[in-house]
Amino acid sequence: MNRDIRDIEDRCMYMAESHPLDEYLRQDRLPHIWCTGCGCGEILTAYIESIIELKIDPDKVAVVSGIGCIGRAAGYLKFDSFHTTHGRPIPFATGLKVANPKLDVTVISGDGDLFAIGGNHIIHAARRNIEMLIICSNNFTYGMTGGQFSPTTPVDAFTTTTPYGNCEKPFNLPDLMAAAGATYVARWTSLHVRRLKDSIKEALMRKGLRFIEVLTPCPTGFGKRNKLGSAIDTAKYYQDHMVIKHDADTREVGLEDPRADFIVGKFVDIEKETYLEAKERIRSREVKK
Ligand SMILES: Cc1ncc(C[n+]2csc(CCOP(=O)(O)OP(=O)(O)O)c2C)c(N)n1
Ligand code: SF4
Repeated sequence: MNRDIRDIEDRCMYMAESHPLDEYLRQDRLPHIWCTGCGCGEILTAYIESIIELKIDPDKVAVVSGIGCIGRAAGYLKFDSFHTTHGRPIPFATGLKVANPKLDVTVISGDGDLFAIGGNHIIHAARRNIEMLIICSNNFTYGMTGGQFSPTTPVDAFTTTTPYGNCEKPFNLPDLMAAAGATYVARWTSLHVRRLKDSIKEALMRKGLRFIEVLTPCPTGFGKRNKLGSAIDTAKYYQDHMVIKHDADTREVGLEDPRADFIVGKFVDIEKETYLEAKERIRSREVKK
């Protein structure tokens, strides 16, 4: 074999063997399925680094995903992780937390999984203030199944199921979650990895139902059909058009146009009785009777 090729192969092997996050990934599941330029990897990295920096015991971490490209996150993570059925990560995560309150439960899933088929579960989890962090990769589409429209697809956008443009108004996810009762609500993008990581770390330290929306490019399923250019163009769009506005009124953070300025930041950070605390309060009242 050509010596140069051998050297390159050796170096690649060395780099592959020494990736700093190796011990947090299930090597037998790699290489991952994500397309070049997809934002799913940034979300995964920000989450792992948050766990490392907060020195959270990996044995106390549980990650749950539904089905979708981002749903693969649970399968790649070497924590107690569960790749559940489409739309059902929230009930699964609820069961884990209620059965073992010591677990740090995080759901990582997509806009379709969480707000279309799983929409009912997420609003009731927020209403109950179940102790979990939900990280939603919002790429405005069903990436895994080829780019159908989702509840976050902007009006007029083209998808395989809206070939003439979408006529439905999308959900404003931070507003929906705040109205349903979430105690921490933030939005970042997959480009802003440090801000995203800081937000995940902050949310991991809070109680109650915490929700972080991460705007993520899907160049393959959404970008191409809407002439948004390459993933680099989307990153540049994020860079040029995001407006950081902490404590913004969530009614004003809707994403109507994928080419306009958009608001990111932390919008809600409050404390209120969680589901398990409420259960304990009722239980102790019963015991006293
Ligand atoms: C019950 C059921 N219905 C439909 C599907 C097909 N399906 C798989 S993933 C998916 C949508 C995923 O979209 P999203 O959650 O936004 O994740 P993304 O792939 O964009 O990351 C659908 C409809 C399925 N797997 N199971
Ligand atoms: S189809 Fe879209 S969401 Fe799925 S891996 Fe590719 S870029 Fe990412």
